[in-house]
Amino acid sequence: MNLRTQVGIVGAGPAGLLLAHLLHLQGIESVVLESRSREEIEQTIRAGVLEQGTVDLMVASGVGERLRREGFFHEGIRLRFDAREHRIDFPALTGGKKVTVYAQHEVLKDLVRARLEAGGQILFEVRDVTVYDLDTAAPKVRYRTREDELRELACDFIGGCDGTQGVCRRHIPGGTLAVFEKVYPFAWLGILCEAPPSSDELVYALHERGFALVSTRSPEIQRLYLQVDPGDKLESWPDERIWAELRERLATRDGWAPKEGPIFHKTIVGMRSFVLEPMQYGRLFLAGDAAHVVPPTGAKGLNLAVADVRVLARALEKFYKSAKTDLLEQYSATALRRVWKAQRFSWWMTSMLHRFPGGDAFQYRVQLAELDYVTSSRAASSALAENYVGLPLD
Ligand code: RFL
Ligand code: PHB
Repeated sequence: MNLRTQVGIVGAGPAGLLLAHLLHLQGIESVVLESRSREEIEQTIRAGVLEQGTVDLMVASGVGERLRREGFFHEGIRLRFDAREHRIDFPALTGGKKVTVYAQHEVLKDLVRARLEAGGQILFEVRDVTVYDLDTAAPKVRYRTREDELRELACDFIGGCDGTQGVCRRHIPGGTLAVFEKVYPFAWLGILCEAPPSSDELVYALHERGFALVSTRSPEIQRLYLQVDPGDKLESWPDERIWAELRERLATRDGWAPKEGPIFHKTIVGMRSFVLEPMQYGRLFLAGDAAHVVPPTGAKGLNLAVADVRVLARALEKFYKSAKTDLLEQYSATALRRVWKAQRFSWWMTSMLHRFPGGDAFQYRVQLAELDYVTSSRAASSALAENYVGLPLD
């Protein structure tokens, strides 16, 4: 059986689901195809920090109610180095902006529910997705349903929102895309633990032994990260070793220590910066991690996915309302301007806050001097704050 829709969307992550939701609000039909199950996407632990613009868009588009009730509003972050802590005050430095800590899988639950309640189609557990006829006015997605039936979805446009491991970009002819990539020589070990908050705001720490980050999820659950070697396995990080490193890297002169509790989730993620240009081929438009990846130090990945789909939704809306293609033609250039600024910020935060293997004492002193400058100059603190709360969406 073959189906038809206006916009076929591959991937039910933040990019794909929000795109479907924004299109629906403009009366544009879509079908979302996702390889995992609903339970799986709603349980995957990933991002936590939402920019002001992401929150504003979710609230304005009617999917921000629970976020407003249950999210934690943070008016600053703490930078810790040389065993001292310095606060970056967001509202004071950005004209009143702040960030919200609300887990990515909670955003996904809100978006899935909104789509299903509005009668939207999300096909979970599809397999063998391929996209083709991309350079025609009738691109298509072929896939196998959960029941193992081969189907074809004919569309006007395809949203490639299938993340870093996605298939959409692989169907773009060789030689069409330029790839920009930087792999960092370290990874993050992330944990979730049952403990009350150790700090009322996120703490980013640079220590001679490496980076550490204190984040949060709820009054009972804390999220912490530690710089580790990219080749490390979880087996070499028993709980006691994790706590010992966190205590040491986060220590302050006045004796601060993280609140500890049973660890119930551990992962190691590699760190890289990656951009594909352009983010479009024919009628396939890439958005989110399918087109670019940032190291998580600036908390930008999910927010960039949101910014991309807002630009794309507006361009599609203009096409369906007035048959004008100018915004669609500008999509990649418009999105990439913001993408590169977020790449720069994420690379800069990462470089300032991690120990580089083989990095000499000179490099470490320069990092400390940079942190000292960032926390003592209003101009430098403002630059960090402005980027962290998020550059304007347009
Ligand atoms: P996603 O979320 O990866 O969603 C892609 C979806 O596509 C599906 N898929 C396919 N479906 C059908 N057919 C195929 N062939 C498919 N291939 C893939 C996948 O199953 C998936 O459901 O991409 P999207 O929507 O672009 O969203 C990007 C964000 O998920 C990502 O940038 C963030 O998680 C990054 N990130 C953070 N971003 C922030 O803004 N703030 C943060 O605080 C933050 N912290 C983080 C992070 C990422 C982390 N990890 C695990 C890399 C912390 C960590 C540790
Ligand atoms: C998180 O809470 O998962 C988190 C917070 C800040 C980051 C990255 C991840 O920079």
